[in-house]
Amino acid sequence: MQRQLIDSGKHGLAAGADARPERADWTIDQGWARYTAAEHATWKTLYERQTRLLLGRACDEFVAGMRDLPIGAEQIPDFRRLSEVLMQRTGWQVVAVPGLVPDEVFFEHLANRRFPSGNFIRKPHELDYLEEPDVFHDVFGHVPMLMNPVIADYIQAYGEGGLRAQRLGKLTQLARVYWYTVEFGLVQQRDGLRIYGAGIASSATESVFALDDPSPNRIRFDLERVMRTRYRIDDFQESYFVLGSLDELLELARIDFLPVYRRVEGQSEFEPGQVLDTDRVLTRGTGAYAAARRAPQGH
Ligand code: HBI
Ligand code: FE
Repeated sequence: MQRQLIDSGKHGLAAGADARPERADWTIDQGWARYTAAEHATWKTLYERQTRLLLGRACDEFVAGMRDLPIGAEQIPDFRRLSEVLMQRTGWQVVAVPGLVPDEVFFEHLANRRFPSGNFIRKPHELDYLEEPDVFHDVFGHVPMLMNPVIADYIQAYGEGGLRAQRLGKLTQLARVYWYTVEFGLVQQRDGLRIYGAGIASSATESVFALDDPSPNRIRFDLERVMRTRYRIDDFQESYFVLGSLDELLELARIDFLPVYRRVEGQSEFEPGQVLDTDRVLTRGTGAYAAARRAPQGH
C-alpha cells in the first residue's frame, strides 16, 4: 500500500536485516495526513467494538484517560494532539515508530517519557491478531493509562530499569513484570476485576476471556512470583496477575530491583499455567482453553 512505500512502514523494515532507521532513535513522522479513508474505517471498527466491550470491564483510570484524550471513533488519532494533552497531564509524549524497535531504543524512549507507537494500522483481515504493535494497540491500549500519574511513573521506571536490566543480564525477569502488568494486568475495583493491561484492553477476544472465561487462573500479583513466570506471546494468557489497586505500582516504580533479581537467581521458573501452594488464588482456572489448544484433535 502506498503509505508503506512512502513511510518505510513495517513491511519496509521486515523486508531484510539491512533495513535501517533513518533516525538513531527509530522515530518517524506519523504521516497523519496520509492515512486513507479505509485505514480510518479500520480504526473506527476497532474503536467501536472495543469501546462497547470495555464498558464495565476497563478500570476507572482507563476510562478517565480515554475521556480526557482526543481519541474518538472517526479518525486515527494525531500523535501531536495526543502529546499536547498528555504532556500537560503527566509529561508524556507519543512518538511514531515503524513497529517493534530494539529493546534499548524502546527503553530509552520510555525512560524519557516518550511512548513509541506504531504508526500503521492492521489490515481488515487481521483485526484480531497481529505480530507487531500497531496504532490501535499502542494508542487505544496504552495511551489512556499514561494519563494516570502512577502508570506514567511506573512505565518511565520500566524504561530506566530496562537499560539497567540489560547490563545485569536480567531482561527476561524484568520483561515478565512488564508483561504481567502493563500488557496483561488486572486490578480489583469496587465492582470486581477490571482490565488495565493494554494487551487485553486492545483485544476484543482477550478482554472477554481475561475477565469472564473459566479457563485462566487469576492470581494476586507478587513481584518475585511474576519474575519467575514464563508467558505466552502468541495466545491468551493462562494466568493473569491481579493488583489490589494501581497504587501498588507506585512501590514497584520506586524500589531497587537488584536485590529481587539476586533472590530470584537460580530459582526454578514457573510455567504460564502453573498454580503454586503459596499463590493467593482469586480464580482457579479450568485450563480448558489451553488444553484444547495443545490437543486440537483431542476427544
Ligand atoms: N518496541 N515499538 C515497540 N513496542 C514494544 O512494546 C516493544 C518494542 N521493543 C521491545 C519490547 N517492546 C519488549 O521486548 C521490551 O519491553 C522487553
Ligand atoms: Fe504494548
